[in-house]
Amino acid sequence: MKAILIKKDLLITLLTCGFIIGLLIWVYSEDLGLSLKDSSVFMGKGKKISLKASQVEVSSVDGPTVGRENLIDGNVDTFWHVKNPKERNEEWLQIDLLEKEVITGVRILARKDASQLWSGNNAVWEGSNDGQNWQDLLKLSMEKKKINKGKWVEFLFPTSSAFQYYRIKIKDPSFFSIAELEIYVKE
Ligand SMILES: [Ca+2]
Repeated sequence: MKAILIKKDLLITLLTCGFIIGLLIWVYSEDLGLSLKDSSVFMGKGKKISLKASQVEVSSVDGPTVGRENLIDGNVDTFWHVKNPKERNEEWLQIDLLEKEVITGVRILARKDASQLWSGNNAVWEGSNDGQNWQDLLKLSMEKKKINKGKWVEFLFPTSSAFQYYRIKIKDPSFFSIAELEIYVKE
């Protein structure tokens, strides 16, 4: 009888621990604006590459203090901001990797004091080998309402062809800024 009671206590303890751990994982993933699958599989996939400002081009800029260099300066307080009011339907940022590389993932940091990323499927990841002719590779889908200000959004790419140039093309009237951009390549 005593043994049965101990087992019952143990079972209740294990179930309680499991519930708490599950709850913490759920809260943490919601906070990041990610699905569990996204956050668990991204880590360890590829190595982050260092980019120079000269390797980044953008469609428009709202002034000298919010240019392309802010995307890769490692400073969460600085951001690229497109021209406002907008003069075009599509905004984009383009990266020249100088040689063909297979991209395994991209991380984007939202500006910390404003909700200015895109919504739904309004951004596309593209590849090119001449910087002129582009190929759609993946839709960068996100639920904007789940993306907190100042939080990272991660996109894991299936291994595919290598390209020298990559571009994020955004067609969304509510998109205005990105604080940081990190590119991961195959190791
Ligand atoms: Ca920055």
